Amino acid sequence: MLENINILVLGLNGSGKTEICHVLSDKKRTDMFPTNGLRLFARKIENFAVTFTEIGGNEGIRNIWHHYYPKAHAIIYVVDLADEVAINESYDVLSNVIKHRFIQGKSILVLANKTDLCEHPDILDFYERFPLETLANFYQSHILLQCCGHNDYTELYSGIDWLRHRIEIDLQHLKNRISFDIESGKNQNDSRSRIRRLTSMSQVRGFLRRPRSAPSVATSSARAKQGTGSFSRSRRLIRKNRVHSADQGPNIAQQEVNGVKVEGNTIPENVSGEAMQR
Ligand SMILES: Nc1nc2c(ncn2[C@@H]2O[C@H](COP(=O)(O)OP(=O)(O)O)[C@@H](O)[C@H]2O)c(=O)[nH]1
Ligand SMILES: [Mg+2]
Repeated sequence: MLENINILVLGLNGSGKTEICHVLSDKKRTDMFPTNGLRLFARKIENFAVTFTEIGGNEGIRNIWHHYYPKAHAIIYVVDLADEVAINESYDVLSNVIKHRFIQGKSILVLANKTDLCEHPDILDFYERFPLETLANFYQSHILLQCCGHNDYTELYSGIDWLRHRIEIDLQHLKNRISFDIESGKNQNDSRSRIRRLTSMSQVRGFLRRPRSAPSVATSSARAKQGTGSFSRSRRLIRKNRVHSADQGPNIAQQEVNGVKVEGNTIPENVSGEAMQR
């Protein structure tokens, strides 16, 4: 039986992810559009049905990468070897990926791509600027660096073979981890939304419980007359009838409720609860 495997293909925009996915899935590329969301490519490798999930690499889309981490068995990370300026940024981005708790310990194939554009690709020089060993040791991930480009994809294929082997070795552990991480991701979402729900509820309650001014005796007695203990109702009364609270000053004796003068902090008998609500 075929085992379903998910491999995430990440890297900065323009590093060559789509190109590599086409090579891997043996497809002819028909468009040159940058990937603004994600693209799925499939390929059977021995007893694995592999899905390569390429996610766009521009800054905005990088914010959604983490949603795909829990399900990933492994990562392919593509770097444009010819883009001197972007190499440091690319390393920072990879560091952020590898330190994520859903990625730590998973195997990563780093592809130094576009070798055809470099006159004398110096992999040692690249390695110095892209210290993968530090990341591998610190985050306990197996990392393999391979070079490839339009001129030669040999190392891409051997890299994929290495990745398959790594996944095979760790398969049971990866499967357990993936189902655990998916669940914990869900729980995290649940607890986040629960906290959000509770916060908004407590804000509503807090608003109801802590009126900016205490209700006047007038409104309290109106509520008592009306036979309702609902505080929200009393706030409605306060707002609609502009009955100010006792602590708002001595003018309380002069308040009007529906045209009826309120004496002191009490309310005349003839002001009904219904009238108060209008
Ligand atoms: N010369 C050369 N160009 C490449 C190579 N790989 C990709 N490209 C080009 O680089 C551009 C970006 O590639 P693409 O795969 O769309 O990058 P992505 O944004 O990472 O998916 C396209 O114009 C590709 O044709 C390569 O190995 N050599
Ligand atoms: Mg792309």
